[in-house]
Amino acid sequence: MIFILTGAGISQESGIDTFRDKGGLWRKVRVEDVATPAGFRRDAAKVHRFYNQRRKELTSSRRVPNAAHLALAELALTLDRGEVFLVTQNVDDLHERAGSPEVCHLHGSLLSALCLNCGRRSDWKGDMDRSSSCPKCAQKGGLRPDVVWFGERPFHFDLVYEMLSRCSLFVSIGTSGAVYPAAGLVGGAKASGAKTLEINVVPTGREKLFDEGLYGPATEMVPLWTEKLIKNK
Ligand code: BV8
Repeated sequence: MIFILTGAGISQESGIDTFRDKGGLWRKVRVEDVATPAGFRRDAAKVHRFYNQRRKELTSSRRVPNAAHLALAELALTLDRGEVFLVTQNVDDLHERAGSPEVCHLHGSLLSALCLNCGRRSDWKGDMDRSSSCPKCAQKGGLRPDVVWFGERPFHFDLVYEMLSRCSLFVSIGTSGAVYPAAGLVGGAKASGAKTLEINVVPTGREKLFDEGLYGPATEMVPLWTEKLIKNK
């Protein structure tokens, strides 16, 4: 099985900001203010503004899946079911819109709301603030973005570790490897004997962890890689 981990770089050519590149999100706002539970307790309105802006951009007609998203979807649909396990750190829905059958969102989803009153999740495409009411329990004031902030436990981690122990190839696409525990997955794959491949616009300085590297824009490199796999299927 092929374990694929994607990061913000795969969505960059769809017009979605990355975090740590020039012009990235963490250059514009302080992580502590908008991506931590303490920041949300301190100033929920500021956090809602940050995620409302990103939700508005994601749902605008100009943000669509690119050739890299589409290539991964085609790979999963062409190989036998279960041969591709796709994990993304991204909170956008571009993998789903590209047609990937199963997407594991390690850090949650921008288009989902979590109600702190009833604990249930709902699809959420518009703005959210303290006056928004939960579609499930109708209570107001308890909604937050359904994403994983720093200091919070990533989602689906048991499944991710289970699949990691079973993969024969681990592919990291468009991620700087700056955030744990996602950044530690390649080490886990290596320890389980998997081959490891990094696809990125530039090397991320983790050459010791990757057996191979494909460097260039994701929209060029990912289709190159998947076409070869599909041809040798
Ligand atoms: C946790 C919110 C405990 C959603 C984000 C050691 C072990 C464990 C934890 C820690 C540790 N050390 C420190 C920690 C704590 C912390 C952490 O990692 N801090 C870092 C800063 C040191 N981790 C946590 O708090 C995590 N939780 O540890 O809980 C635990 C753990 C396990 C089990 C139980 C309990 C929670 C981390 C999640 C934080 N949430 N975002 C949102 O608002 O989006 S993080 C944020 O960074 C995003 O989620 C993003 O996914 C993540 C990683 O960023 P990248 O996707 O890599 O993006 P980046 O901009 O960095 O890089 C872009 C890359 O793309 C670059 O390489 C670039 O070259 C490339 N690129 C650009 N353009 C292209 C391209 N490539 C190809 N083509 C292109 N065109």
